[in-house]
Amino acid sequence: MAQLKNKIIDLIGYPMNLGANRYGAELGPAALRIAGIKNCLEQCGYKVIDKGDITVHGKIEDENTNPKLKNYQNIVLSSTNLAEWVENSLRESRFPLVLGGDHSMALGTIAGVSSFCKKNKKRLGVIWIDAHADMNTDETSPWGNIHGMPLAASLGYGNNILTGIYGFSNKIEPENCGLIGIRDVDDGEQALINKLNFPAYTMEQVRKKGIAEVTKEMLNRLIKNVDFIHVSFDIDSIDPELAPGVGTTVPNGFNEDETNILMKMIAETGLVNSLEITEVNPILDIKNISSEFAVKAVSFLMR
Ligand SMILES: [Mn+2]
Repeated sequence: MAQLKNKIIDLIGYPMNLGANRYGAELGPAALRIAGIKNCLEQCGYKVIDKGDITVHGKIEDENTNPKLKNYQNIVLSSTNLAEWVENSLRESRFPLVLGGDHSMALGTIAGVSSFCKKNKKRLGVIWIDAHADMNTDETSPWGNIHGMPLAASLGYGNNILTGIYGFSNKIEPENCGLIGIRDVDDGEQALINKLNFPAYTMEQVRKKGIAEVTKEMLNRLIKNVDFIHVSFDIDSIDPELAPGVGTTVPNGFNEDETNILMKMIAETGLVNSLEITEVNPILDIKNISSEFAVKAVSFLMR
């Protein structure tokens, strides 16, 4: 992304596990740092400032007052902090790269990005790379874990405890999004995808048409509508052979070539202005290979 090379990247760690409601994802920022994320970005030609980690409120053992929205109080508090950090970074003309953390982090990242875009009259697009749709609500979720809800909530669907984070809703428009890599979608999520005519591209489509064709279709639609793209990159989109260290592995994910093509094509839009890496769980990993692959994928996007 040559046009970004004069930009400073803010690395923001977000050691969040409350959305997954299990331990491990809170170690994601450390694992990504150990895998050399900063050095990789510097090799790509950027100046990088590691802002450290945001303090996450509460812990898994805290009482769950709502089993359909587990740990929501602390997730809302922490997401609001994250939104402020991300918005500040953008206001200073920097590129926020958030190291997660489970995918509930997107509630905060996208709130910050969306707030910045609204104030600066930019049309926000979101590319969501994931094995899952993250389109559950408190009513459809089988487990009540909030990391399965951030895309729906950012679109304004679900409980207003989540949709209203950072004081406004909705954060994004369905036609300005692209969801790619999905291969494990709950019924309630599929119903919402259908209802919104949401641009969702399955792994089955990727295998049938090829990654380049599917990505082209997604991006052609997107670049007509937006002038700022946020990428929400869930490492469980990658094949478990390459990235076993994630909360919920699903077979038949992106291989290295597909990841390279996908990331390069997204970069070529010249519109990527923020990124989050999510769901790395080093406890479930083998010698940190998942974080190392995540760093490699970031190099495909950022070089
Ligand atoms: Mn996800």
